[in-house]
Amino acid sequence: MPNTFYITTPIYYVNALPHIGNCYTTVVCDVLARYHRALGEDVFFLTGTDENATKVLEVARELGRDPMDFVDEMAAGFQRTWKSLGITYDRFIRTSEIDHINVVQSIFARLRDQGDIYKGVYEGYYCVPDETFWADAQVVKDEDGIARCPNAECGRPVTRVSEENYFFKLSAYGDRLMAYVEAHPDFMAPAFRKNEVLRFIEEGLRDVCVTRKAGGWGIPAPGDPDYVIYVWFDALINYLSGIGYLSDEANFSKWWPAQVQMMAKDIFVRFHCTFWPAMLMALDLPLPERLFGHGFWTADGEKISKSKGNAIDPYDLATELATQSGCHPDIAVDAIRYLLLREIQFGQDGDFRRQSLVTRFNTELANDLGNLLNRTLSLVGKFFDGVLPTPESDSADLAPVICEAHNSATTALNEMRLHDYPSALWTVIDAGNKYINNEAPWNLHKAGNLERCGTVLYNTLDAVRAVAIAACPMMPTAAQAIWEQLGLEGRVVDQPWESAGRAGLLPPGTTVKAGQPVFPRIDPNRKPAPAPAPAQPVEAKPVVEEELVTIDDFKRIHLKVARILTAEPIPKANKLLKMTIDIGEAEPRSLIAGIAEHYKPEELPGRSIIVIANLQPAVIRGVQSQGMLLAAEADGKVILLGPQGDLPPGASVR
Ligand code: ME8
Repeated sequence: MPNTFYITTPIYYVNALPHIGNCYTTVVCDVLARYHRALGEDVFFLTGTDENATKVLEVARELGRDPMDFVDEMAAGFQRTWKSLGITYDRFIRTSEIDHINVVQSIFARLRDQGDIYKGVYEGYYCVPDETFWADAQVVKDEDGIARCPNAECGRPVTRVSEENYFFKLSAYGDRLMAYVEAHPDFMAPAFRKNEVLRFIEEGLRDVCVTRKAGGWGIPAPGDPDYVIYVWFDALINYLSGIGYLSDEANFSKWWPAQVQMMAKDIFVRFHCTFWPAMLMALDLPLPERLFGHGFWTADGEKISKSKGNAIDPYDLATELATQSGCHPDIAVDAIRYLLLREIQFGQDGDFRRQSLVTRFNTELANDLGNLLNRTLSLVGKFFDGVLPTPESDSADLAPVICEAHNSATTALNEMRLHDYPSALWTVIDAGNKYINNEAPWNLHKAGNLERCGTVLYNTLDAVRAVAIAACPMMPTAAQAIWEQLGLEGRVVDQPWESAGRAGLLPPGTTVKAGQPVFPRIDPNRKPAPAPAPAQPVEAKPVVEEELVTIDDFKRIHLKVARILTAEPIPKANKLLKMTIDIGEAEPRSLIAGIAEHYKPEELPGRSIIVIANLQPAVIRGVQSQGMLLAAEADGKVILLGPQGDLPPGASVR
C-alpha cells in the first residue's frame, strides 16, 4: 500500500478574488502534492472557499448582490484561477455545501452535549474584517476614542457585542496542548513561529465564543435558531468534512490525520495552533502531523489590499508576461510559480516585484535553462543530424552533480525548505553550462573527435532531462515542453522522482525535436506602445560639430551583452588578445581586441562586456574575429564597457 499524503490550504474568504498572496499558499501546496505523487504516494489535496463569513455578506450587500449568487460567482472565480495556475487539487470544498453544514452542526451538537460547548454571556468586541472576537483589554482605542482591531495588519473599527452566546472551552486544553507540542517537535513550523504559539498558550487560553446572533447568514446552531455558528468554528471543520468525516468513515480514516496543513502567519497562532488542535482533542481525533505558517507577501513594498488596488491578479500577470515574452501563457504561469518558490526563504515575508520576475525569467529561465537546452539541441542537430549520440562508456561526467542536486532537492522538499528546491536544480543547470563551455564540443567536432563531442552533448542533455523531471512539480508545463524537445516519449509527470537523480537514462538514438525556445526572453518593448507624450518646449541644445547619424543608422548596429569565456595572448602581436565569448548563441564566438596593453588575459574570463554582434567577421593575424567589443578611452587609459547590473549573455543593448 502506498503512503498517503493529505495536504490542505486554508479555505479562502470569497469577499475578493485570489491575489498573489493566497496563490502562494495554493501553489506551494500544489508543488508538494505533485512532488508526493511523483514519489508514488497516494495524495489528497484539499482547498476551497470560506463562504459563511459576515464580511462576505457585507461585500455582497455593498454590491447590491444576492449573497448566494455572489458567493457562487466568487467560488467559481477561485476555481478558474486555480485551474489557470495548474493547481491539481483533489477536492474544492465550499462551506455552503450541505454535507459540510451537516458535519458542522453534528460536531457542534456533540461538543455541547459533552460539555465542551456551554452557554454564557459574551461581553467584548467583534472585528468583521478579521472575523475575530477581541476582549475589552485587547482592543486599541484611537485618538477619537474609537475601538480598533488590535491585529496590526487590520486595525479597523470593531463592533461592541454584549449578548448571551455559546462558548468553546478552550481554556481546558492549554496544558494538553503544551504537552503535545513539547512531545511533537515537528508539529508546528517554522520554529520561530512555534515559539510564538508557546508564548500565546503560556499567557493563558480564554474560552472562545462560537456563535453570533443570527443575522440571516451562516450555519444555524442546532436546536437554537437564534444563533449562527462562528465562522472559524465552521471553517476549520472543512479539513474533516472535506474527506468524509461522519459521512464516509472509510475515506476519512484513509486520509486523517493530514500530513501538512499550510497557511500564512495571520491565521497560524490563534486559529490553527490553538483553537483547531483543541477542537480535535475534544473530538478525540489525532492532530495533523504538521502545521506550517509561512510569511506574508507585499507587492512592491506595500501591503496587498483591495483598497490599494495592488492585489495582483495572477492570471493577468501571466497574460502580460506571455505577451512580453511570446511564450505560452502556461509557461508564464510556470515562471510565476518558480519565482514564488525561489524569491524568498520559505517561512519569511517577501516583496513581490515584477522587475524581479522579469530578471529571473530572462536570466535563470531563458538563459541558464532555456539556452542550455537550445544550444545543445542545435549542436546535436548540426553534428549528429538531430539523433542523440551514444556516449562513451564510463563517461557520465555530470552524474555526481545530478545525484547530489537530487538529494538536496528531495531533502529541501521533505523539510519544507521550498526555496532550496529550485536552487538545488540550478546547481545542475550551472554545472551543465560550465561543462559545455569548458568541453567545447564544437572544437571537438572540428578536431574530428566525434565520440567525445557526442558524449559531451549527450551528458548535457541527460542533465537537462534530470532537471525536467525534478522541476516538474514546480513548472509542469515547461518540464513537459523540455521533455518533448528532448524527443522523449510519454509524460514527464509520470516519471518516478528517483529517476531525476540518476544519470544516463536518456536513450541514445532518440531523435530530438528542437523547437521554439521554451522561455523566449521577455522584451518589455513588446508592450503596446504608450500614447505619445504631449509636446514639450524644446530647450536650445549646445551645437555639437559631429557628423550626425539617424536613428535608422543606429538601429542597424546590434549591440549585445557578452560574457568572456577565455582570453589569451596572440604570439607576436603585443597589442592583441584572442578571446572566446558567450553571446547567448549555441556556440561561443571568437573575438580579437586590441586591449593587451590594458588587460592581462587572466583578468578577463567571467566579465560581461558589450559587443557589436552584427559586425562582418574579419581575419586578424590568421584568427577570425566575430564581432567587436566596446571600450572607452581617455588619456591613454582603456576601460571595457559592460552592463551596470547583472544581465545574461545575449541581452540586447538599446
Ligand atoms: O483567513 N501573503 O481566509 P483568507 C501570503 N477563511 N499569503 C497570503 C497573503 C499574503 N499577503 N494574503 C493571504 C481566511 N494569504 C480564512 C481561513 S481556514 C479554515 C479559514 C493566504 O481569505 C495565506 O495562506 O483571509 C493566509 O493564511 C490566507 O491566504 C488567508 O486567507
